[in-house]
Amino acid sequence: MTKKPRQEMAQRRRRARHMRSIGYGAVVLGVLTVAGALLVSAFFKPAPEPMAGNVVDITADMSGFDMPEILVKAGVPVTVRLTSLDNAHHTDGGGKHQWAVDELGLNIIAPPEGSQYTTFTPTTPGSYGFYCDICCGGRANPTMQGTLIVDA
Ligand SMILES: [Cu+2]
Repeated sequence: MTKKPRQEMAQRRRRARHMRSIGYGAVVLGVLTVAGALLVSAFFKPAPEPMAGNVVDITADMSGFDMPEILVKAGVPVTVRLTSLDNAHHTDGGGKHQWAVDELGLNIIAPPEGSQYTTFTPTTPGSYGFYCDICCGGRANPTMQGTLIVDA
């Protein structure tokens, strides 16, 4: 008489344990999937499309521009394309970066994990500062600056 309910109880407990382990498994799987997706997006940066013409590709992320100097020739049209490697989850600037040269009236802003470009013909040889004023303390940050050199 007392044996049957006890067996039933044990069975019910086993079933509950089984359901719980399935629940944990689903949670672990979900966490691993999200972590994997974040890792993939962190290591595989999108490359900008190939572009015709005289193109200078420069990238920026939270650690700065990937080139401190850009060399161009006076009188020769050039396209400067800025690619932001940061995603929209960055609290500092939302993943956007800027490439601006005040003296030449150039100012482009690359969207998170995207590119923006400007085409211009430098006329006056000299050194011009470029900067990003969106993130990381803005243009005061030495990694968010560089020099555009216009050669004669
Ligand atoms: Cu920036």
